Amino acid sequence: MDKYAIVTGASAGFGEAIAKVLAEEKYNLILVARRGDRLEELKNTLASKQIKVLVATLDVRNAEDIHDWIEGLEDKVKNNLSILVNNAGLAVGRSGFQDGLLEDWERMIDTNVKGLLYMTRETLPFLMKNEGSMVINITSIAAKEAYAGGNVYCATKAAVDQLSKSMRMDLVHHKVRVSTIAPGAAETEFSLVRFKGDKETSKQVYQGFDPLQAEDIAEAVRFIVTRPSRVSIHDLVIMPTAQASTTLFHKD
Ligand code: NDP
Ligand code: 8X3
Repeated sequence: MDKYAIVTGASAGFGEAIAKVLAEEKYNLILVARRGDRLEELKNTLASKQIKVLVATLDVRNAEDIHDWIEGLEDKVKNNLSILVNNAGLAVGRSGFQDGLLEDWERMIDTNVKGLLYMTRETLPFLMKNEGSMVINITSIAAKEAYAGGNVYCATKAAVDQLSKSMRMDLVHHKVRVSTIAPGAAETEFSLVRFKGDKETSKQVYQGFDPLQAEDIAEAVRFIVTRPSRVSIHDLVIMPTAQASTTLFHKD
């Protein structure tokens, strides 16, 4: 297959697992994240898959870098772009709104919302050329239900939810499918980032219940991308069995 899929945030967690699944589905890959060493490692582990893997060490917050990088891609890559997985994202901090740090808020807004806008804007002209292309946006249960201390993170994910709905309408005449996946608590590097490297606090988040694993979300992506071109999956909410809402957990 000549088709290419871009996965942002492929250096860890969901993105890494999604890249592996797309490799199994024989998509050529473009792996995007800031930690290029991790992307190179992932590329090496995919060496046996008989697909092409390109690595792009990029910060999705930098619109100019994204523009230049897309422009510099070979035509045969750009013209075969068929999937964009907007997965790169993060929560930073969990304090009440009144104690929130401007710097944390800006990191979340710039990455989760503006980064997704930049990536989508630059790739859409190519995605639109290929009938059946897909944009898959990773939102969160936090997009649907706010919680105390979730404030700006919840707002960024709700923004992506609304953007995805609107994109779907804008792109329907171009036959580009737009899907969202809204996971609940999943054990990745997410909490380590949220709690700024505090391993103890981040470990506690997943104690007493069986959280989602990155592979669970990657399997949802496999389901989305293997549907016939007449089928568009709009929104999947995927929760651990032990989590009924953002804040209601059954813990042993
Ligand atoms: P991880 O922290 O494990 O992975 C996040 C990925 O995003 C990393 O590859 C990181 O790469 C990348 N990333 C972060 N900032 C940037 C940036 N500025 N530019 C490029 N890449 C960036 O977390 P998850 O895998 O859990 O998170 C993936 C997505 O899923 C996020 O959007 C998150 O909000 C969402 N989510 C997570 C849930 C969870 O409980 N884990 C639940 C619901 C949604 P690098 O640092 O190398 O740049
Ligand atoms: C991550 C899940 O509930 O911590 O998006 O916001 S939650």
